[in-house]
Amino acid sequence: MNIIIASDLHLSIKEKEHSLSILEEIFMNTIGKDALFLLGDIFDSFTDAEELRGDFKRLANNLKKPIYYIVGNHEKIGILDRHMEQLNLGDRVIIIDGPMYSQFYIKGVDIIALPYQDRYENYYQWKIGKKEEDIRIFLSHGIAEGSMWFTDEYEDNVAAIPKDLLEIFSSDIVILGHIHQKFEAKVMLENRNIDVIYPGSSRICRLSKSEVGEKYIISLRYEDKNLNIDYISLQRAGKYLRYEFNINGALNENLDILSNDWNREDIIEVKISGIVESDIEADKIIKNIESKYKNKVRKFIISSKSILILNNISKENILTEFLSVSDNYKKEKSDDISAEILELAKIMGIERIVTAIKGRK
Ligand SMILES: [Mn+2]
Repeated sequence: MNIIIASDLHLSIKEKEHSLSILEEIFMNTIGKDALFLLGDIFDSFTDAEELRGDFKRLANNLKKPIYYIVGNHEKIGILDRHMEQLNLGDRVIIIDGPMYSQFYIKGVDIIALPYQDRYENYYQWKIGKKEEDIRIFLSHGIAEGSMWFTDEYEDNVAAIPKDLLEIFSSDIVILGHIHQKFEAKVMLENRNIDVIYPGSSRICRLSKSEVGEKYIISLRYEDKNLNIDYISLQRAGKYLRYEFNINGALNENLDILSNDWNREDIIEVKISGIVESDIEADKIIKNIESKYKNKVRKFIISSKSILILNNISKENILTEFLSVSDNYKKEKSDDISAEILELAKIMGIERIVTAIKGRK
C-alpha cells in the first residue's frame, strides 16, 4: 500500500490562487499512489467549499485514484441544514461525514476513517470487526486525548478523541488532522503505547501561534510488513520563518545571506531590537529593508517595536570610541567565527554603554 495524506488545507475564496495551486501540487504527488486521504478542514468553511467545489472537482477529476475526504470541524462553519455529502467534488471523491466511522481495505491495510465529532459518544455500541489485515490505521480530525500534554488540550474548543475510543479500534497508528504544526506524540493506552501523528497543515500557518517551518504531506507505505512514513515538503505552500536581529549589528549582511533561501511563497517575519539616535534613523533602516524584500516573498513583516530611541548617543565619546575600536578589529579579523563573536560583543557593548550613560543622567 502506498497512500498520500494531506490535511488542513483551509482552501478559501480569500486565498483562492494559493489554495488551488497547493491542491494541484498535492494531487500531482499522488501519481503512482493507491489513494489520497484528506484529514479534514480541507475547506476553510462550508461556504468556501460551496464556492470552490467546481475548481476542486476540475482538478480532482484528473486523478485516476480515489480521494477519501474525512470531514473536519471547519467544513461545518456556515453549513446550516446542509451536508458536505451534498457537494459534488467529482467522481473520485468519497466524502466521509456523519457520526459513524468508515472502513477501507487497501492492499493488506485496514483503514478506519472517522469524521470529526463535536462529542464522542455511542462508540461503545459500534460493532467493530476484528483486525483481519496485518495493520490497522486510524485516520481522523481533531486531537487525541493525552497526546498534547504540553499544552491545554481544550484551548481550541474542539472535542478530544477519547483514549478508549482509540483502544476499541486497536489501531496500530493514529494520524490526525486539525493541528497545523507538524508533530508526533505517544499516547498510553491500557496495555501499550500508540503513535499519534499530526502531519500539520499542508498549506497554512497561523502567525499568532508561531507555526513556523515548512508545510508537508505524508507518504505512507506498507510493504514487506513494514510501515514507512515520509514527510514530503510542499514547494508551493511556502514556509514561515521568523528572525530576531539587532539594529546595531550586521543586520543587512545577515538578511542578505538568509534571503538566498527565501522563496516567493514564504512568509518572513523580522523583529528588530537595538538602540538608535532617532525615529528617523530607525524608519530609514526599516523602510530600506522592507523595500528590498517585500516583493520577493508572499508576506514580509518587519517589526521595530523593540528598538530603543536614545537622543544624542552618537555624541557620547565613549560610544564613538568603542565603535571605532570594534570597526578596526573587524577589519583585522576576517574569519566567520571572529565576526560572529564581534557582532555579539558589539551589541552587548552598546547596550552596556547606553545603560551606563542613562544611569549617569
Ligand atoms: Mn480543525
